[in-house]
Amino acid sequence: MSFDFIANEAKWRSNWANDESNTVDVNAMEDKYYVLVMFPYPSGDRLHMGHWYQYGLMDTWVRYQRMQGKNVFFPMGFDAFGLPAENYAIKHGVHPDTSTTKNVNYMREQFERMGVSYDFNYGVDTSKTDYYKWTQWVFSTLYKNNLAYKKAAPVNWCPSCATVLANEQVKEGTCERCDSEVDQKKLEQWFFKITDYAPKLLDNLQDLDWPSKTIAMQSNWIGRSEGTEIEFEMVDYDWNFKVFTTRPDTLFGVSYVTFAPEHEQVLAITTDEQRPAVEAYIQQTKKMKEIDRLSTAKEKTGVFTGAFAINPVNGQKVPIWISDYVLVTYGTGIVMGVPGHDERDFAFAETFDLPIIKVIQEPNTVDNTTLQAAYTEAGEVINSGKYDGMSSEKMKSQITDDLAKIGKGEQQINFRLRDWLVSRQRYWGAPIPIINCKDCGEVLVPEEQLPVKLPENVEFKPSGESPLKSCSEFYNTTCPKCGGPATREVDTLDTFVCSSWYYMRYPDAHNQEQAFGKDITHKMLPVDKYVGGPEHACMHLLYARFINMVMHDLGYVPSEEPFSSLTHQGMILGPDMQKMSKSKGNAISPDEYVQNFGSDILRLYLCFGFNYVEGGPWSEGGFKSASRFAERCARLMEEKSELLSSELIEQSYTSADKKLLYVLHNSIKGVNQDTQRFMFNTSIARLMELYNAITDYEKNTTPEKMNNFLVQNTLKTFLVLLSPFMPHFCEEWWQRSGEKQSIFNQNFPEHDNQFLQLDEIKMAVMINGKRRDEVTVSASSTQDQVLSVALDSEKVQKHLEGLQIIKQIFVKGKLINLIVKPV
Ligand code: ANZ
Ligand code: ZN
Repeated sequence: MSFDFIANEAKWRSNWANDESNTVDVNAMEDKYYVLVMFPYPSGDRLHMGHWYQYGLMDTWVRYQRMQGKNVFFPMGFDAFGLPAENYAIKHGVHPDTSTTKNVNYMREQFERMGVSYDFNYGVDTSKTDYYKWTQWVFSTLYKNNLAYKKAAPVNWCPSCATVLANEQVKEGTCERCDSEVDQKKLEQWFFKITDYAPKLLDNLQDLDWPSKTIAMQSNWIGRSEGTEIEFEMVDYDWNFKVFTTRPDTLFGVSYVTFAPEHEQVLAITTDEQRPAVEAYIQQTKKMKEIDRLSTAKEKTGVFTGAFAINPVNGQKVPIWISDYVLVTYGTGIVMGVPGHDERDFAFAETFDLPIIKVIQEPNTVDNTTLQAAYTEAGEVINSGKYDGMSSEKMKSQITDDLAKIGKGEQQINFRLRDWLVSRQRYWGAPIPIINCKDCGEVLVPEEQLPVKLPENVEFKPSGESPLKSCSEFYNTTCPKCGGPATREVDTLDTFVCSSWYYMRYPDAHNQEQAFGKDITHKMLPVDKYVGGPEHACMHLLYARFINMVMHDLGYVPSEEPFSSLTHQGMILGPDMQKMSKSKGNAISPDEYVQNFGSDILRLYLCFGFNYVEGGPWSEGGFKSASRFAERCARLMEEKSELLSSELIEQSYTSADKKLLYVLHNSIKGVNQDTQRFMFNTSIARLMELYNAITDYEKNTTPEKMNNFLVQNTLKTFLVLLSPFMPHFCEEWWQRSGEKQSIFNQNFPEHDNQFLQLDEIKMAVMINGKRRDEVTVSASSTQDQVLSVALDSEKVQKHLEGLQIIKQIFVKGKLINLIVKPV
């Protein structure tokens, strides 16, 4: 009769639920170890294979940590607001609240089937008022601290999602969610001032235990740039402006200046003659996308303003142009054009026939050769007056100092990071707690009036305008300050705002008075291990760090950083090596496997078949071999079930016993080392070795010689080692072996080195550092014993002729080195 994995799982699911074995009490928790996996969007109707991989295997890791004696806090919730959930609802013709609640329940059921040990008492659903009330509080807190503001700005607009997007959500000019091409629009939007924290966000990165690639991506996104701001005067016009440059060493090579077309002074400096052309160009630029504007490949366009500026270093008169390759949002929005040493400037100068002045000499070339292309590297300075002959690096700091002395320049550090755009023109999100009054202006909704409830009956299909505007009970309100008629802000907060602080809420998820109590956050934060996909490198992981820093500055959380250590799980691909998707027809449904084989076997395969951080393609063959292994384990336990629960006494070990003990302790050592590092696959390989050693021992040992005590002990240790990978199965056999406590209350085994010393070992014999022979000795041999065996060797004797030993170097288990000199 074969073991019924599926019935067994149902039994333990209900047992575990009844005895609340996953419940923890944070108030009683000492020395917490906070493990968090990025929570799912309940957008599709169920968990897919990627979720099983991410969540199931992290449960394995957590069970292992608990058995190491750590007090693990392991909560789980749902990132329920946002576009994916709303789009799902629209597609199925239901209200997002209905579909989200249904999907959340379904996913919870799946989590239970997976056998994951979350404590759902600390769960959150970001779309419920008891959570988003506090998301609104987070907004208010930022607002009160001048970190949230509304402004008109050119923003990214996704025509298909019918909403604005943050810069981080635009990937190579397309929408991160739906891949549509993103447009630019000038709109009034809400921003969080993440740029205030740019230096800290960058500096702290180096102390984080995060994957280096993620640190590099985030640091590039923040984009620190060290340069100089240089002031230019204008000819016949009383206004000075500054340019930002990373190459002040090329100042003598400036042949023109370019303003961003949107720069607010452009029309003021433009001559009447040039005005029509400039105005037309400004109009034309409005249609352009940022990604195209910045491309070096794009043909350069621009218009002369008719105005001139004066180069502060040599008094030269240079024309002022406008061009779309200069962005108004970076630096000062004005660039000094150095065609000789900047690619885009070179192309611009060629198009408009502007002078190309060479001021940096390429190494190993003759002075004053004309440039065929911009030379952008370092070199020796030429055509630059007193700076000639200097290295360009030296000149950078020299000219910055010189300009500073005459008040014409200063060192400047710029960041590429822009403020975080948080408002969305969609329905399914937390309303922004702001009221607009014609007398009082923008008024923050007072805390006692939170939550600003999301109204239910709204036509929410995306139209480009915020749906909440059409709901007059919501839209029309009274001003909290003067009591006069007023209107509510109709945009909602991006779901990344919800997820920027959820880890602070978990330990205090039921707090009705506050978002979280300081005493609890100080006890439970930061998160010790965070796991999630690498696609969040420059979105969620950046936003959460920022919000945590703000909360830290206000004394709410104990550390500047929310996630001390981070791991990214890999991705499970379809058998065709492509990303799994329903539309491609290569998706493997976990439910089917759970129904037919049970969740333990699915989990075992996901552990065994992949390197957790790398992922890889689904393999039916791999699944089968995991499943066969599980069945062999079950058979072994059935065969030994009587022995498992017998009372036995310890016996002394034979050499066959010692061989088994060696494999046992070697497996213990390997599983510990590898599971700790998320190497679940090699851990399972170790357990397969152990299984083989047990069955070999059985086969090769006669009943009289069989050490039953050892077999029993090995089988039980095997169960404990396997338990994080097959929780239901191992719990069952643990209890069938007569144990009363849960297997998960066991300490994870530790290896004993004494059993890893095989009796006979080979040691090298060296003479003056040269290897001369190898001898076989017992592993516990002392130096004298090894020396005496070594001196028996003929080879050694030959090399010692006429010499005396003056010193010995002994490395236990490895070598003996004899230092000799002539007698
Ligand atoms: C003159 C120059 C000469 C430059 C040269 C480069 C090479 P990062 O590293 O990204 O900070 N720049 C400045 N503001 C700009 C804006 N608003 N839009 C487009 N480009 C802008 O780049 C700084 C460089 O980008 C600046 O240094 C400026 O061109 C340009 F041989 O100034 B440089
Ligand atoms: Zn008012």
